[in-house]
Amino acid sequence: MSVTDTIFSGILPVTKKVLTLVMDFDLAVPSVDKVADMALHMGLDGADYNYVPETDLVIAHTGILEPRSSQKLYFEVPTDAGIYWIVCTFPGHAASMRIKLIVTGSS
Ligand SMILES: [Cu+2]
Repeated sequence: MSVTDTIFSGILPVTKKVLTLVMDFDLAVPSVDKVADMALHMGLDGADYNYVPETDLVIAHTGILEPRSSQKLYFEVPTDAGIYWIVCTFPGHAASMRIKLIVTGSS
């Protein structure tokens, strides 16, 4: 498998962010939007969980990153071809802070 493309759908602002890798297999209601909605509805408990909802849709994630900070995130590229997203699940950020990863079946 290989990652063939990444598409920035928005400019990543210098604000708090949580990068969350999401498998997207539901084209009717994209999984990335489901995960973003779940994170938004974590309410006051969200910060305790880095605004990462507990769901099998989440493959890997960072903690909350403050402006001008960074964290290396190592993860295995999924073996299943498909569309994946890296999305910021900090409340209100998911609409613009997302990157599409397209994984194909052959390298
Ligand atoms: Cu963000």
